[in-house]
Amino acid sequence: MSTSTTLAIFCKVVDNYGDIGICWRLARQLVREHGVQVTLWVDDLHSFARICPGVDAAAASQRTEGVVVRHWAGQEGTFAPADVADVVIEFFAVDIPPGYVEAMAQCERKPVWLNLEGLSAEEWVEGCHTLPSMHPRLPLTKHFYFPGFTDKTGGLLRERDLLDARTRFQADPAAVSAFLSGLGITATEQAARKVSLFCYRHAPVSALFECWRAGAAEVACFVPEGVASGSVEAFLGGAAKAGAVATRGALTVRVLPFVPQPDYDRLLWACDVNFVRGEDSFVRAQWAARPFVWHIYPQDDNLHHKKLRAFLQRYCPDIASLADLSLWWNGAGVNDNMEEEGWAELWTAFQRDRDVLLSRARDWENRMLEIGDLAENLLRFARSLR
Ligand code: TRH
Repeated sequence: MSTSTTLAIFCKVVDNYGDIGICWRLARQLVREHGVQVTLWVDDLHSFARICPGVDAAAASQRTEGVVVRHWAGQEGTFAPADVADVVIEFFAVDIPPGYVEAMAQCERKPVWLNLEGLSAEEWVEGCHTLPSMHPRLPLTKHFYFPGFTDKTGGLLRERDLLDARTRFQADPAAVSAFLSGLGITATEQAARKVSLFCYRHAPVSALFECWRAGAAEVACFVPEGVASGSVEAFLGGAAKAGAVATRGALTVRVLPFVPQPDYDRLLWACDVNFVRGEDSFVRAQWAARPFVWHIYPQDDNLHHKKLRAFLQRYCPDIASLADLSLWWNGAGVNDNMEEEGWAELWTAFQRDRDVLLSRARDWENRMLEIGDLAENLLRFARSLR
């Protein structure tokens, strides 16, 4: 495929920021690193604007960082074959507008149609990755494409210059300090054990706060506005607005503004421990090369616990402190009513293993690098189908 390849991504914001976070990252990377002409169709521009302030939430069409962003306002509309991109990606099995699909079928040279799926460490993913699925009525074939952690999957999203930028940043204490100060983080907080905290509402945040408050080491915990608000407000004794801060015992909790995606990366790079969630922040924590704890997106019948275990089995089958803390954090511990001392033990063990965790992060990074990055792998696969 030449550099004039056109590609459309259809993204529905089901919940939170991960859907648009991932699609935006992919779109930007395809433009910047591969010269692809990308149109990103997204139904919720307000969520998009939170992670990318350059986006105008009222515009039907706009160009941002080289990506054409179209507001996907509904399923209506007629399209001509000339409107159809060479490669069409539906994210998380969204229903592309029927008129667009009809136009795809009318194209003389059929577009490549991919369903980009969610990230999972489960083994079945390898068997489904790149499988074709024929349209029941139209002369079109869709292929499943899975991100993942093995060379039988598409790998993880990673910008070409990401790891160099991270390494430079982490090796430059003045840059780290300037960045943190820019977020209002004081010198005292910077000298403490710095923890970023991004999780879902049901995480046992208050129990962890209590463990840190009563602990011997100073902990500074940074929480984005709108996250774990109940526990944060209980700790602060007031509204969890950006800039709010309180110290009790050994713990300082500070509410941060929701920052643009590149700054969120820097926050992860700057912290000693990152609590992350969902899919995109989870992957970014892996590229931060710092110990992290994952809060997985909840699913019915605790299906997510199976997914969590599958990841832990790949990432840290031999590091009990991380596996245990992760399971408890996700409500998958041995019993749900752990006493305070239980959390203290988990946290202490996790801290004691810090060197092991740092070295695991490096080894893991090298393993992931061998797979190549998702954008490049996906493009290569699409090219093989054209
Ligand atoms: O927001 P999420 O909970 O999104 C989730 C997951 O993607 C999940 O798999 C999906 O099924 C569900 O949405 C519908 O968590 P995630 O994936 O980490 O996405 C958060 C995005 O927000 C990520 O791109 C990073 C970005 N972000 C910022 O840009 N600035 C911030 O300050 C923070 C905290 C996050």
